[in-house]
Amino acid sequence: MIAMHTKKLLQFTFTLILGISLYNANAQTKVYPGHWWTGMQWNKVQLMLHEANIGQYANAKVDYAGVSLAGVTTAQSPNYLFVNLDISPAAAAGVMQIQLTGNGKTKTISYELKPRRKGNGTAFAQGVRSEDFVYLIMPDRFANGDPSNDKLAGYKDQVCDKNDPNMRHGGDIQGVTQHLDYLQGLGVTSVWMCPVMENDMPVQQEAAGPISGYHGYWITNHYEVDKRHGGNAAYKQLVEAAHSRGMKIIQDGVYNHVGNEHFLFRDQPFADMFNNWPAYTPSNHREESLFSPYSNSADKKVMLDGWFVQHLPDLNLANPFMANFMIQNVLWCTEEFGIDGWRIDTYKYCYEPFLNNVNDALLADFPQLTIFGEAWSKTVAGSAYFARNNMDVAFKHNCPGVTDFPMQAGMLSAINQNYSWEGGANKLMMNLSEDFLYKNPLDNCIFLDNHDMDRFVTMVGGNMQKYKMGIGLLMTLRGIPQLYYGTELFMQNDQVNGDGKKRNDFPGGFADKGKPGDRTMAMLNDQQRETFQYTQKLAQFRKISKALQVGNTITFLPKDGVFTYLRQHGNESVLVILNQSDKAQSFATGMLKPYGAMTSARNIISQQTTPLGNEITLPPQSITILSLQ
Ligand SMILES: [Ca+2]
Ligand SMILES: [Ca+2]
Repeated sequence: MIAMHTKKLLQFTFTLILGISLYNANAQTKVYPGHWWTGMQWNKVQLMLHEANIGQYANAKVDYAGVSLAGVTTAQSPNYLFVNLDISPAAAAGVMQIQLTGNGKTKTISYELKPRRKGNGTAFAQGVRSEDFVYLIMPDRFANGDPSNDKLAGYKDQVCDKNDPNMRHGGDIQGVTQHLDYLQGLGVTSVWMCPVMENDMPVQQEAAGPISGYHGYWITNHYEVDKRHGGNAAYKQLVEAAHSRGMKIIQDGVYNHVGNEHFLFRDQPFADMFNNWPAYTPSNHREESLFSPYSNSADKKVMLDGWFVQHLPDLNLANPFMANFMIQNVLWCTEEFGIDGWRIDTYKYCYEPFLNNVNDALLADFPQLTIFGEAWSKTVAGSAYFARNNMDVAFKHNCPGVTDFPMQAGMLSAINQNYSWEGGANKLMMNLSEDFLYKNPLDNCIFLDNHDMDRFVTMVGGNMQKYKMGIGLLMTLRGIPQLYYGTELFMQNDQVNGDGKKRNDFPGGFADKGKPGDRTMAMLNDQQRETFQYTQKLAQFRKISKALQVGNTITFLPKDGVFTYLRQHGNESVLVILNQSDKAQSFATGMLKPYGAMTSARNIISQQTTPLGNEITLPPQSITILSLQ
């Protein structure tokens, strides 16, 4: 009895000593995800533990009501251990202790289960739909809300230089938060920021010269917002500030690649976590190799597994550990930050079954969330392939929407290209006609420009009439309209090699003193005021127009450069007439007869109401937007 007692006491003392030393050791163990929640549909959570030689602990034990251990997996690298937890709906919030043993040693990991946000994924994660108006921001280039975070010790890139288009300029999330008044005043309902997660990468050499990770697409830590963008705290603050105004936040995610300074690449758990090639192999960027009935497997492999650029290792999303890491990360970000939608970068380059799995997981836990993938394709069929569609194809994607590049090309053609049988407004009509391929074309994000192309105003040569035609189309065509920051202020870009100048500084965002958001309106010149007010008028009208948000679209075949469409919902009708020709034309209103007895028209821009005569006169190069009664 005494011996037994002594043994227990010794054991207890040993555990106590070990416990103290383990407390410190625990602090060094990186656990991904850092915490989880009770009541999630994703309740089989795979913890990735990262620490030197953690692989020696091949056994684990969890003693926590409602949580059972579903196995431990060692990796090829000794520095990883995967612990699979099964969290039953009965598990309560709290901190569990995961006891690891192996190699004669013991180690304890504390792991927290938090209660979910109010509404279990329904009171937030509202989804961004065609009722919304999205504003796309590159945070580094929008507004510098906190000059103290422009350059931070410890990061591998130490250049902040507003005169260099390819280096950091110091913009941050605080700058976005300070502009919420301005954005809401414009009529914006949702903000999409280029990725805000950590990009701790040294300056890289690209075709255009040295470039830093200012744009956010070189993620090195999926759980930390870059501190130069304000860190996790500033991000949470922005989401809360936006939600308190009824505005939404879209997060930009990247599944295809990471920055080559990412810990998963520097210290790879398994040799096949990345798509490694004997020699550097870039993607062929030909999405046709995925859906062509005549494609070959080698082309498809290069498309999917080839690297985007040399410093962006391509993720093998067919590896279940990599897939779990990424799926759990987007679930974690959605619940942790409370965001409303996802835009997924380089969508067409990712292993296809993974994409469907991650979307299913997101929608299971956040049923109203929306997702649109960047599927840069020139054709409607190619674009529709990456969304829910009505096509008989070998692989069926389940993404609700895509960033609609064919629509962008169609709108630009209708404004900028000579009218012809298949050019100009006919190109827009033709692209729209193929909407039958999409399950729900309203879920597509439509845009005139974004951070990867020349600015819209530059594309139309700074022409005010063309500007109005473009904004008019954007705000009245089907889909979720997205404006690239600064387009409302007639921003253009210089023609230089590389993308830096397409991401120039937002006017007023980088002044030396004061709060940026307050100054913007006072700074405008006449031209900027005109474009701001034009965009604002349409955005504010769109906010109350169900016809523009979710209405049917009825198109009338283009004639002599005139393209007309009607948006209808219930009793509401909005008529849009684009005249791309350089002469005045007219539209015969008799064509509207089958769509209701409408007798008067209110011009949304001039606010004037006139009787609806037999003809509507259309000035050269114009768009006419009428609310019909
Ligand atoms: Ca800053
Ligand atoms: Ca890939």
